[in-house]
Amino acid sequence: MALQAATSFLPSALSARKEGSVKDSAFLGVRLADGLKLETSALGQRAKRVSTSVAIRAQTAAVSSPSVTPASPSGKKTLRKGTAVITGASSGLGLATAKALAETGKWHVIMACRDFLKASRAATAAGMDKGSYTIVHLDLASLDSVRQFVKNVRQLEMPIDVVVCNAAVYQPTAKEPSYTADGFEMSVGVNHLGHFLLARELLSDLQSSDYPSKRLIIVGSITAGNTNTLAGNVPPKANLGDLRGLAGGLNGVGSSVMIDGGEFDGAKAYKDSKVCNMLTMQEFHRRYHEETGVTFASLYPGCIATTGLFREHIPLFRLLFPPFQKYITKGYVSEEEAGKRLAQVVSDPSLTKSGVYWSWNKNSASFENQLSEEASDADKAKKLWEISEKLVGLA
Ligand code: NDP
Ligand code: PMR
Repeated sequence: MALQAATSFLPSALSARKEGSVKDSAFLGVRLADGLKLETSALGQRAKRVSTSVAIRAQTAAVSSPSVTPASPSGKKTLRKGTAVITGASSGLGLATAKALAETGKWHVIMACRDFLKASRAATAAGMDKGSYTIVHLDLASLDSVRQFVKNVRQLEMPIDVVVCNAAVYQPTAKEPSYTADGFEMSVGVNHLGHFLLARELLSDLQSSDYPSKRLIIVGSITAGNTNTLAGNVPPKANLGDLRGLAGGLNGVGSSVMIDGGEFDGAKAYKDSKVCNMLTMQEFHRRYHEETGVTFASLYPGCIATTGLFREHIPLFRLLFPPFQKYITKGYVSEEEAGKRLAQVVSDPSLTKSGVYWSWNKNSASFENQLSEEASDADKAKKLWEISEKLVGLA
């Protein structure tokens, strides 16, 4: 039965982004001549939300516990449905993963999304069974929203067996930084700090789940985690430096908006945030795997060149990027295939190893990939953890 829950208003994400601004009219790292500048007024303006209602819909009764249900008359023990929280499940990889999990009939998906209506329409359009998911409002650009999400999700009284930190923003064309409600530069604020608080808060829920394999997954990427490959060497390259900008609060007031203390660069801010995601996964593993039994993992799902991630890029990029990845780099993967890959990291009984960065080869077989130097620097991970917990109010 559908349960319609309370509606309230949350702080908005503040935006200092200039409309239609294009940082550089570069395609694939090659700058276009000034005369070729492209119309950009239709670029995404997602940071302009004024207020968002909290909406929770529990389409199904809570998933039964404990994890193994008693033997049926046939004598066969069955595993209860798992529950997976997926952030940013309203499009792209998150939606494809939600669909792939829901279709197995073995998973209930909590779609943690900032736009309830969009998520609801996306789930319907994807053909997801109404009983297979619950949409809960989450705006990662507000720490209050993250804390409210944790309260709301606990009220559902469903176990939390897997958490997938998937949502992200990419602002390669922004000339000026925009900020989260808490005043952090948007890309790192949403992709790293929002998820950092969420993951820290939900760790106790994962720990208390009786599901056989509890997992916390943080989506990474080759362009940030593999500076040992060509893809990771396309400028601007990720670099956290000594984290002086982050330590200063990343707010542009008396400190830089970039983690390394440099000038604002939206594309670099995204890549830096992805390095943070991968370092965070490893630090979680070192601190909590033994104690909690939770599996911590990251992954590069392939280049899903058609997703909304590139919505703020120039139109020429969006036109040429998919064929470039399909036919030239051959790194392209469809949203459906990428969703299956992430669903595998969520649910495959053979992928229980913790601290791993998963990737796939051309035959879609998973393998443990190596992260490049900075993305596997344990000292940096520790420092990042300590600064991040101060910024999100945990220390
Ligand atoms: P999409 O833009 O399609 O999906 C991003 C999701 O994040 C959307 O659901 C979006 O919500 C959500 N989101 C953005 N900001 C917030 C916020 N403030 N609060 C809550 N949710 C938010 O991109 P992808 O599917 O490509 O990206 C998914 C993940 O995959 C990211 O972590 C990305 O870094 C990673 N990735 C993507 C690759 C690719 O080639 N596309 C390659 C490697 C990694 P809304 O629908 O409301 O905008
Ligand atoms: Mg990249 C050689 C293989 C390869 C792969 C797998 C990717 C993935 N890219 C590759 C190569 C190249 N890219 C080359 C040779 C160029 C220069 C012509 C190039 C350029 C490029 C740009 C401008 N690529 C990009 C961009 C972006 O704006 C995307 C980005 O960095 O987003 C952060 C991107 C990506 N290339 C990828 C992947 C997976 C992305 C996007 C998503 C991400 O890393 O999260």
